[in-house]
Amino acid sequence: MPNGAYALIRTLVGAGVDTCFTNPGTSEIYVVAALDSVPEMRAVLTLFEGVATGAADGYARMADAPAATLLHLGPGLGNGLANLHNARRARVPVVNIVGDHATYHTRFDTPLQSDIETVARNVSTWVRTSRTADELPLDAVEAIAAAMGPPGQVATLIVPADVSWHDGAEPAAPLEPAAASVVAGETVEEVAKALRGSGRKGMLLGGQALRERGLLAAARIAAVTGTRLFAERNVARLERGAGLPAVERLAYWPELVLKQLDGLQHLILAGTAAPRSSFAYEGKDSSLVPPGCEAHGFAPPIADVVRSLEDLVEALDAADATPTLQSELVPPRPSGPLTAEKVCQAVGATLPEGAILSDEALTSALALPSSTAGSPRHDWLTLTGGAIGQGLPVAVGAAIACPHRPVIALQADGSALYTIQSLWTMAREQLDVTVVIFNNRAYSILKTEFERIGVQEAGPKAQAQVELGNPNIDFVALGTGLGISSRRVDTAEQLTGVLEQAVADPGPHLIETVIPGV
Ligand SMILES: Cc1ncc(C[n+]2csc(CCOP(=O)(O)OP(=O)(O)O)c2C)c(N)n1
Repeated sequence: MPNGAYALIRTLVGAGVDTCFTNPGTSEIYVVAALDSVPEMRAVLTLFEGVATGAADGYARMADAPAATLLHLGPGLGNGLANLHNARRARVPVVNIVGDHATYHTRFDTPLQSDIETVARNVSTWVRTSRTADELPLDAVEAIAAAMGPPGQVATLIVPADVSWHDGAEPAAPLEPAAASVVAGETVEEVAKALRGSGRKGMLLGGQALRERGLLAAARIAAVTGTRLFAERNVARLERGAGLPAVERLAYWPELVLKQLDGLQHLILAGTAAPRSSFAYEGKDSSLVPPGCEAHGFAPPIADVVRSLEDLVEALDAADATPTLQSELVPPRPSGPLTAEKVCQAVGATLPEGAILSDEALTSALALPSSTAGSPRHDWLTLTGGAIGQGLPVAVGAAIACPHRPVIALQADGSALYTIQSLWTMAREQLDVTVVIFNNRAYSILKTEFERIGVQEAGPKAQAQVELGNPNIDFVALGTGLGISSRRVDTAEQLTGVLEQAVADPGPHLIETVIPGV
């Protein structure tokens, strides 16, 4: 009879979970040892748990299926928490396998002993500690089913070491996936009525609505009702570019969102919640539904939002409407000294068909949407939960999920350094990722926050918390040290050339741009 560890991996693979991002220790060693007995499982070592969990997020965004992580007890899981938080916000499926001490060992309260379930609960809707080897595969299929949702979620299965080493386990068959609910006919009718009526209308799209099918349905609705289409701020994955309907993503700053939505009388929510400010600002409203605008909860994230939009298309007799599609519009090649805007233009000017953009460029990405709107079709993955350090790991996962598509990671310097070890995994797995570092040598966004709270000139101690110079960080040295071909460019002409070379010679590559901050 196979041991628990083998049966666990077989069960994962049998349910389609065939990629595991790992950072193991002694309590997971039986699982590691069993990997070679299951050739279908791809195991990818990461050098920090935040890379493993962010990679699982990026993988799920592109594969529409969960990857597993293999993490070491409470501290390992804790190290991965920020990117599990982002994955939870992205509503993607992730299955964490977290090793624990053997069941009889815990009473000794040894150094790595901690309450793993409590650590897991913050980000996981499903948490279980397996009790026996024969129950482990059944727990695993339940974990996968929970992760699949809908919507996708984080499930954490804790595996005591003796559960993994005991014999007597049989792989379990996958469970039937749960079906998503469909929006009730009355709700479709009510929203159709609001959309047929007078007054300015908008539709805020999220989740699956931001994929081609959902976008086309929304664009047909827009064509017959004059509704403006917006994408939620925290986009897990937006399909965009020439040939697809264009949607305007909500801005970060609350006052800009209110401007975008200004004058709307109806805002239809499809696959997302009503817009709200990420942070509270003194004297400002947290809700970003403009005054005088009614928000209509049409399809919650748990619903089959695409099918519901298609029902709405039917209700509006819009099936034959011609959706407005984005025309091809590649920005001119920038020239001269680099700025964040020029880097975005260079990306737009050289973006290859089918690229995946992992965007954690923060303040440097202001010009990105306009620079890439009419570029060849691509996917745009953004920071979903606000916990920085997501962009590089997400790029790792996306590249593994889609080995034939180029991944371009647009990466702010400060955020890069939370999970810089991602570069090593890119090198080791020879992933086709081109990392573009926007090195403004600061936590620029926090400088903007100073201005917003009325600080004219921050004191030296305050400044020191948001400046990243002294010493300047050398990303070429970091990239080289972690095994990636890396170079710094000084001009926009150089950058476009290097980007084209990177596309022609599948990566990994790192390009450092040193740019002024905002
Ligand atoms: C896990 C986590 N830690 C800290 C923060 C607070 N924070 C938000 S933005 C930021 C700095 C971002 O700097 P950088 O990535 O260089 O981008 P820039 O603002 O310069 O564009 C920090 C520290 C956060 N959002 N998440």
